[in-house]
Amino acid sequence: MADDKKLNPVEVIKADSKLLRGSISEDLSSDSDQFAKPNTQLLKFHGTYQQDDRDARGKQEEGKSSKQFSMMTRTRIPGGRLTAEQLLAHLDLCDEIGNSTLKCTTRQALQLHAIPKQDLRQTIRRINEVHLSTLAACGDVNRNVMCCPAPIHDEVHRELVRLTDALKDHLAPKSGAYYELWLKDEETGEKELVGGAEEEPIYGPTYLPRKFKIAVARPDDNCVDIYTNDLGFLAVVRDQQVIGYNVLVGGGLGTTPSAKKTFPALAKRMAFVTPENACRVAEAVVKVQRDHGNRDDRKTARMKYLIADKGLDWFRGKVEEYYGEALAPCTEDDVHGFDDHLGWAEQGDGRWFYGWNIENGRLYDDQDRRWKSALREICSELKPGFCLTPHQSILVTNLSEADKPKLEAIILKHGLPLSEQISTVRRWSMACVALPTCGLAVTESERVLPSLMDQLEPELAKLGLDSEAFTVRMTGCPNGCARPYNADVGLVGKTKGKYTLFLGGQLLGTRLGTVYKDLVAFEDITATLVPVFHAFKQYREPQETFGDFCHRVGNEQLSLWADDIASTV
Ligand code: SRM
Ligand code: SF4
Repeated sequence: MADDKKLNPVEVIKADSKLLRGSISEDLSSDSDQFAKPNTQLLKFHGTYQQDDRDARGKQEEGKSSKQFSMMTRTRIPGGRLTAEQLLAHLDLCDEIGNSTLKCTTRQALQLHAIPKQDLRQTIRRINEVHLSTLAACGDVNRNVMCCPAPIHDEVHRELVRLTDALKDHLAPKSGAYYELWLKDEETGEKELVGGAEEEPIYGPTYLPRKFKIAVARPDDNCVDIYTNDLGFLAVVRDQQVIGYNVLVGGGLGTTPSAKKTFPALAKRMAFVTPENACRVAEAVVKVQRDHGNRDDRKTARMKYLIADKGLDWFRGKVEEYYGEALAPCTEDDVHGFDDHLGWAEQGDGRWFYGWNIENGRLYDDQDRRWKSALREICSELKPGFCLTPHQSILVTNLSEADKPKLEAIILKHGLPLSEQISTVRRWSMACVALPTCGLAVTESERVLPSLMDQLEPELAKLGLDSEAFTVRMTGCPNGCARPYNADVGLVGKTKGKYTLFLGGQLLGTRLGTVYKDLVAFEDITATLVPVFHAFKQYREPQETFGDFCHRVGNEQLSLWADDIASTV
């Protein structure tokens, strides 16, 4: 970074923070319902975002702040692996302290919303008591490492889980701040769950220029969307053994429409590495981004911009420098399958898991649907394990043959659909949180996608396309939290009630879509898509998927056909 460049304010906050401490401790003992601005940046490294209920804005009693502040906490769950005790602890927390909902995220983590500031410490302590952590779930560090959640008992999965955990440990921040602030016994001053150091050997005092994301995948199943990560380890398998990984670098989806220099990017294939050297290569990649990433403009600080700016050859050369030796080129292996893991599947040890579709990852109880009650009963009756999927759903694992009808009965008893009863279009859809908690949302997402599905289902059925698998992903702003840019159909909130419609990505996750129509009002999305589905039915090639069709013919031709069809249907 050139010296004459002005550091962005977050860099100054990090530098002055004494390794993530700032004045969070002082804020915790004040009566205010909010943290000081600089501390809200540091809190992210501790897994917490300060938010306000956007539905409640402007509705406050006279004399009170116009915003009702509360905290969102994100629990980091590598590969989404979770015990029943850990899931129950989160259900208890959302009921006792949060807004009585729990959110399964697009990166296999759990989020609690609406935690009052005075309950934050207790919340984080209770998460740690069940041996999970919020540390580095957010912030300018490596975050939750994604890995295929299917609990298959084979050598390949065992190795993928090993690497996922090793990366999580290796790249975790080492500062003692987390332990001091959240886990130390207030009375005695003793650290209960001891940990932490007084330096950051990998990150240094200012951590990374921006968030950093890693995924580990097997080639036959890209359920983690590996190409959208800053760093991906794609297993190279020979004779059912992982002999190494193709290392992918520089994926990332967030864009800022007003900043023309921003763009979504799929990762590039950089090098091959053996399993025992994977962590060292990850460390080298992180250090290159640490030292060369852009620290003056956060909009272009992700590693994808460094690679676009300097080129892959320069980047590989730098990684080799930090790693200390030359890297081998990638093998030809690439992703060639995608499984959302819904429904029943064998684990390979005589037991079963069930992939349960959680619509947009939101767990709640209302009069009709009781997700939380169902999960509590599943825990007490069947004592299973759980895995969170990168599609915001849950795998209930380690079940016997005799458990299968019991699980289905519990799901149905609580008014919930079995995965097999859900339409294909809904099954492959997902939405980010957006309103009312996300401070960056410009429009709705999670709260409106189900009604779009209600509209699309009969239209697709009329056309005989109801068993076509294609992804529909919606976000409330261009940051791309539900990964809309590589979906077959991407709906990206552009302004209140209006979306940019992207077509031509693909379920496999290896292609970005392009803008088909901009500023489509929510009410017009179905009417905009139906003629395209007609065109697909009429002009597709045998076996061609929806995304491949849109990509092949291009938006211009699609538009012509769609206009023609719209005037006749
Ligand atoms: Fe995200 C910021 C929610 C996955 C790109 N994301 C946010 C914040 C924290 C808003 C904020 O900064 O104030 C959102 C909190 C909303 C709320 O009320 O809960 C938020 N992101 C989410 C989650 C919960 C969406 C979901 O419905 O599941 C996902 C949590 C993942 C996790 O467990 O760690 C989530 N976010 C993603 C993904 C998808 C992925 O990583 O696979 C992306 C696109 C990939 C990428 O990183 O490029 C993503 N989120 C962003 C960005 C844009 C980053 C950029 O490079 O420009 C932001 C804004 C930012 O960082 O400034 C953002
Ligand atoms: Fe919020 Fe935008 Fe992410 Fe949706 S995509 S959760 S609106 S930041």
